[in-house]
Amino acid sequence: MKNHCRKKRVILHADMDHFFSAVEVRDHPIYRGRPVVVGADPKNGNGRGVVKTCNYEARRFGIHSGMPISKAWKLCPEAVFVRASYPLYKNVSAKIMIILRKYSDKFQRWGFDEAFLDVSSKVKNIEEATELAWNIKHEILWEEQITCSIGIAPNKLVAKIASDYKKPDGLTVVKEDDMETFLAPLPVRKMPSIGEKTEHKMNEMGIKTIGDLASFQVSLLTQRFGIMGARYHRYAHGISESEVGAGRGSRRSLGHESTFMTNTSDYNLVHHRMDELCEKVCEKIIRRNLLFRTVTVKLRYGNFQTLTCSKTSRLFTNRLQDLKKTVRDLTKNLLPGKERIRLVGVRVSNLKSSKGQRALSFLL
Ligand code: TTP
Ligand code: MG
Repeated sequence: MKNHCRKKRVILHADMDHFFSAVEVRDHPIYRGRPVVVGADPKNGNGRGVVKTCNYEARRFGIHSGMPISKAWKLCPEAVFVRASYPLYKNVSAKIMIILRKYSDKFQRWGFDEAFLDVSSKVKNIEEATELAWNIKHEILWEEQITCSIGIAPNKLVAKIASDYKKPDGLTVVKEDDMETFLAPLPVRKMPSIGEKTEHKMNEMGIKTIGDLASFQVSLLTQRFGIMGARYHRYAHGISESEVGAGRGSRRSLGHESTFMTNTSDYNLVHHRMDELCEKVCEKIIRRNLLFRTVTVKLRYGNFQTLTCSKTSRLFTNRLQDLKKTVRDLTKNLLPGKERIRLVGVRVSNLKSSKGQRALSFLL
């Protein structure tokens, strides 16, 4: 039976600002005030690979995550370009999570630099929640010299959208009665589960804002997007019941990418590189006691057209042979293309802990 008199929740979502580049600027004060781009070596505009992230100074030049590093260099050659130092970011991330976790035991880490906290039992009203958020911001700044943006709302969905609303160093509070008004003018892409392709389909249907989505006929949405259609409609009204710490694990996905030294149409080489990526991914999956259900393959062509293809299996696995087979099948779906291949990637998602189940050997 549904509990209709459920207590109002207060959910906080914290997201570090330009995380990797923030750590770089902190550790190299000489970078302060300059555009900083973290990613591959730009090699004077001839570099390969992509931007992992960049600071807000660099974003003013149009640089963003996922952009080819050569393009970033062309947009702003005077920026500071640094290679990513994952062990350092992991270390800072762990320290930040320790700080955040102190503020509520109902805690859920989300990726490298984000977390949800259910603070319903810690605060009496929204004013106290706001004060708590300021304390968190100050503590992270004091301890780690990093700013973050925080969203507070009655559920995880709206708290996440709110943390992104005023970045960097923002704090956005959305009260229950203001949720729909807050969401309505935002572009549909601001909705966490709506990616580029869904956004495009929605725009074609005349749905530009979350308000448009909220007033769209739900049956038409279901026709176009299946069960997700009804879910998008509920989300657009700010309805989301997901609990902090429930559902998916702390990590959304895990993957590796590799850019070829020169673009290639040698498909044996492509499959070989994919196999190597599978080995790296599987090794990490097993080391972290995880299982996966969804596999995504990515191919980027010489003209930067990027294709992805995914498959979700019925059963969870951590077996290298399963991953390699799925990746090979998905890659075949995407080949042959007209252009030579520049980059390949393998990503697994829909993760869950394998604790309690025997982890199958990496060598199987
Ligand atoms: P995000 O929180 O998405 O981005 P960000 O912290 O750099 O910037 P924002 O101020 O908008 O929150 O991602 C966190 C880190 O994850 C980011 O610093 C770098 C890494 N990352 C990648 O490696 N590849 C990617 O495509 C993205 C989006 C992030
Ligand atoms: Mg961030």
